[in-house]
Amino acid sequence: MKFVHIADVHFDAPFKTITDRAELGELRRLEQREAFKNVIEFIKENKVEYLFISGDLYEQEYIRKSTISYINKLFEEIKDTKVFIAPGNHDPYISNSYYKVFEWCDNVKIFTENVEKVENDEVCIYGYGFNNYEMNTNQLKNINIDNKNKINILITHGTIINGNELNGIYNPISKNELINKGFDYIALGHIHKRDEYYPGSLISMGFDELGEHGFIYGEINDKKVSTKFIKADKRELKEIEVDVSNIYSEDELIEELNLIDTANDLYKINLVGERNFVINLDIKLIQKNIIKVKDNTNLKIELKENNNTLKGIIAKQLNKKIENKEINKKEYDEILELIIKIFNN
Ligand SMILES: [Mn+2]
Repeated sequence: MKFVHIADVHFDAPFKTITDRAELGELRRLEQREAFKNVIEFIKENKVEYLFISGDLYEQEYIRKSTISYINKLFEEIKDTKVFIAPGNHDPYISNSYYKVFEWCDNVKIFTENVEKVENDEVCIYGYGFNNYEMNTNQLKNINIDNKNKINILITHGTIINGNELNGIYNPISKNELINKGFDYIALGHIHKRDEYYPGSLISMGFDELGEHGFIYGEINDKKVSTKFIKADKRELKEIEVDVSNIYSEDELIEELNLIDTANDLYKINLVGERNFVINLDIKLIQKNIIKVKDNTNLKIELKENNNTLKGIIAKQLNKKIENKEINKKEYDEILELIIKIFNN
């Protein structure tokens, strides 16, 4: 049998915090649809029989009905594929959930908080999901695999716990218990970084999710499982440092940033080193694939106290103010930068 496993699509998430550019949130939302469409195209092309969606398919808080219709329309296009959804903490099965109130097409099975088993001649699929924004009931204990000859699969959204204590509000699952149950494949969601249980988020949701994002394609033959990762997000989020120590003006910095080969990826730039000028970048002047610039630089100059020059007198006053805690380091730097600007011009 062939399956695709995805999780954490987070449809209609606003993507505002990842970028300093107002329009990019919307663009990323469109790319999210594109990535999901890639999954559907892959399923069609490879005649994949099962699609496992391990929660956080959408954001309950932001989801539009038109997006739900769009998702469902795509499910209709793969009507020979059985779609299983386990709701997560961002798309829980609550009373006004689209999982509950929308009429999904016939090939879609949505799990609720109680473990259910869906069985055919070949496979047994066990699933359960969130009924609220938090959940800490141990549902795994209610599962007993009764036919070891079939392919047994678990679909849920949760957090794997290595120790014995099942603490946490996001469906904590004991790793030992999980292994002991004897599933042939475990399809989890919640952790956005890919590992043996999690496919990771379908597209990168922010700069804490660097690298490639996509889904898992799997085949199970004679109970032997083989899986591979397929990239679905056409972009990667990348983070790099730019040292400003040898840059002497903002124009020069902008030039430098615009020379970076960003290809099709999205970048966050961390400015580091000692700055020689006031950094107050206008993002509109920087190439569009740089979507965030963080200033982590330090001020280079130090004003020396001196009663004979204006600079020296200001330095004395400033030092007194910081000693008396009338201003903090950030304010101190800001004043200092202003002074540099005045004296340099
Ligand atoms: Mn989650």
